[in-house]
Amino acid sequence: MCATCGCDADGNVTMHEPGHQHQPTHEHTYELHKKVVHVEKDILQENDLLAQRNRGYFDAKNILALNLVSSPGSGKTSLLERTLTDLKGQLEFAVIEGDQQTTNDADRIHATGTKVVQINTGKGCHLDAHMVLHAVQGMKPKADSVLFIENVGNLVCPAMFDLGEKERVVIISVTEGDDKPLKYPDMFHSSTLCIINKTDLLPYVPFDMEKVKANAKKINHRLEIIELSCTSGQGLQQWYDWLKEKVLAAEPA
Ligand SMILES: Nc1nc2c(ncn2[C@@H]2O[C@H](COP(=O)(O)OP(=O)(O)OP(=O)(O)O)[C@@H](O)[C@H]2O)c(=O)[nH]1
Ligand SMILES: [Mg+2]
Repeated sequence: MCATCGCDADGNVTMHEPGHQHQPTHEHTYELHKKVVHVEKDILQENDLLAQRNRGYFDAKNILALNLVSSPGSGKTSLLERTLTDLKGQLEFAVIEGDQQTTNDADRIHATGTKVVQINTGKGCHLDAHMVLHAVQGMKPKADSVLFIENVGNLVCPAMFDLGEKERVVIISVTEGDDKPLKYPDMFHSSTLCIINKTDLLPYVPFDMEKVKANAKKINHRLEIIELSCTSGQGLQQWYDWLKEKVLAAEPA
């Protein structure tokens, strides 16, 4: 079982075979399920209260907090490296990095000259609002800045945990398959922007751009979509325009 969110991987997994649905066969399974649901509800309620506290802090200091979510390796840190370098001097940035282990990503961000804090979650598969609160108290991001929060690479559990962010940005890369929005709907439903990364690899992989967009819109018709490549730089300007627009919109009148 996941150490923090109660991800149900410990003897209570519902198995589906194509064309055949298993039904739970023991009362014990139902009991176990009930307990898991109660624990999860308590954890999420507590998280939501702390997320509101974070949101209040961000609003008071006019900090634009963005929660970057994706499966491992989609290019979250690469996107940040490009953004922090290309927009240096134009916007003020701070970064919170979330990973189970290592300071690899924080080291990459530090190399761009940006203020960064690494959170290692150990066995945890997502960041939560409490972790972000502590990180923010330590790093004290400047007023009127953009705070990027790179979540743990995982398209499932981070969807449930509000961190107090203004926008959630989901990143997928063309090597992951165009069915991801349908398979992980919560993440796409709770995000406002979807970045499709690694478009430089499109000639080499079977990935249908129109299909992935249609799948994403099926889950969330308001979702904005930007195609880009952190490697070639194609499409990055659209992302920078989106970011600047959000910064302008966040400024007090
Ligand atoms: N070809 C190609 N490779 C990319 C692109 N963006 C990132 N990569 C590569 O993809 C790999 C993973 O990139 P990261 O930025 O570390 O991905 P991440 O989402 O931060 O990974 P985790 O933090 O481990 O979840 C690296 O080898 C990058 O160089 C891109 O646009 N095109
Ligand atoms: Mg990373």
